Amino acid sequence: MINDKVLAIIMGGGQGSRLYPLTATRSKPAVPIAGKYRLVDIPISNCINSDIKRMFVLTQFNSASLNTHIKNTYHFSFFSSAFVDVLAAEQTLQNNTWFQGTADAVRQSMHHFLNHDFEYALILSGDQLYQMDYNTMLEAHIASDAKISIATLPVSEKDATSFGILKTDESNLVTSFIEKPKTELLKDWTSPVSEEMEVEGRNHLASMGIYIFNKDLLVELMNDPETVDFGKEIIPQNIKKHKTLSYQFEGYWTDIGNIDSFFEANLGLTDDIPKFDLYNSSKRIYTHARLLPTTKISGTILNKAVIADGCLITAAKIERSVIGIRSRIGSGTTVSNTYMMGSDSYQTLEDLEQRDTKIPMGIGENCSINNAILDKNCCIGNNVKINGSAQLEEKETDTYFIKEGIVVVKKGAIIPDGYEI
Ligand code: ADQ
Ligand code: ADP
Repeated sequence: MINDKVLAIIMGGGQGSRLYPLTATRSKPAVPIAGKYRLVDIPISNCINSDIKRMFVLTQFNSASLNTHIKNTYHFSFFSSAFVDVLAAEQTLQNNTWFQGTADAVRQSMHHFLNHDFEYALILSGDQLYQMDYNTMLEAHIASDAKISIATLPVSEKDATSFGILKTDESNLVTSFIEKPKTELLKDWTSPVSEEMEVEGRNHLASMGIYIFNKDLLVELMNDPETVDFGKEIIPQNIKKHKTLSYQFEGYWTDIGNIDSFFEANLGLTDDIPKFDLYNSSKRIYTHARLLPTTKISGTILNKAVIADGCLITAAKIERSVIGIRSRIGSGTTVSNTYMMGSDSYQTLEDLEQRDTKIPMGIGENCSINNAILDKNCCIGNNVKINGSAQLEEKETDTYFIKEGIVVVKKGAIIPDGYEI
């Protein structure tokens, strides 16, 4: 089977500064998503569903929550060759710097990869939401006899400046590539696309940052310590030297690397028919099996609410929101356009009774929360008003951060009774 010859390398994240403050205390792959998952579950699940069983997750800093999550989630049979290993940037005698970029991260971890027998390296991004069978890409790669393949997607002019944009010939071989072109250059970078894409104005072919490399070529390219990034150096420098295939993907794919796109991707799950399908058993997304109790809700009007396990809710209304595991939301409270990540544990009844001195985890009574992300273990008092909007300026305090009009309440933050943002 060809997938036995593949080693997956998941780029778990550099500094993660674009997702700050969600990455203040955890590495990017450990950021909670969709109420009960973590970012890293997406590429790992795609690999498992594609029968690719050997995975490395490269991360810039090693958080306890990432290791605990991987260790508690991905158990493979004793007799299986499957594994998910986290490789954090490490200082060695040869190397005393952190990963400088994606290619550098791969280079510095190469000695770990070479302990395994593989023919193809599948390089994946850790901050994208999509479901893809990598085998069809692998089959196309092998059939075309390419040395490098890049998964691609038609995008609009507005989006094109955030991606690597490429052009292909009639055999889908890449003929030119430019990393994140300026708007004024875009007119020279359109590609023929299907009628459906044309109607949506998606005339530029973007790299999805998903690559297949033949092992020997990857080893050779990694010998040059001057190349730091795949998008900035490796891909543009090699498309003419080595046969490079564009594998066009048709499904839903979105980059969730910044607060705005992360927020929209989560709230998108509340749509009647979400573009990202969590309800398809052949494309299952795996995560930690927590054995939580069911959610209990009283007197709440629910509209487009996605509610995870183990919540205790007596809110007045929850609308277009994703409510994460073990969330507690008090009476009279309204939550809209919000992603609440939930809590790591329950508090005892005695803890809750000490409310005069300590605000319990979750959201209190008679609050109004709109356009917000509440990181895990937030303690929001009674009568709190949080109303994110485009009018709010970017601002950071000890407890929250406002980015693009979205109020991000930091992990474990305590917001006192009556506070208004
Ligand atoms: P970007 O996403 O901007 O563009 P980059 O910042 O290099 O590229 O990140 C790619 C992935 O690697 C992300 O998941 C990131 O978190 C991770 N990463 C970055 N530095 C890392 C490091 N030092 N260690 C571990 N992981 C790291 C890329 C391509 C574009 C393409 C877009 C598609 O360069 O051509 O269009 O992806 O999203
Ligand atoms: P995940 O979110 O990865 O599924 P858990 O929800 O099980 O992980 O736990 C997240 C963190 O909270 C872990 O560090 C775990 O040890 C801690 N935790 C879980 N349950 C409790 C609890 N009842 N009391 C204190 N800490 C807990």
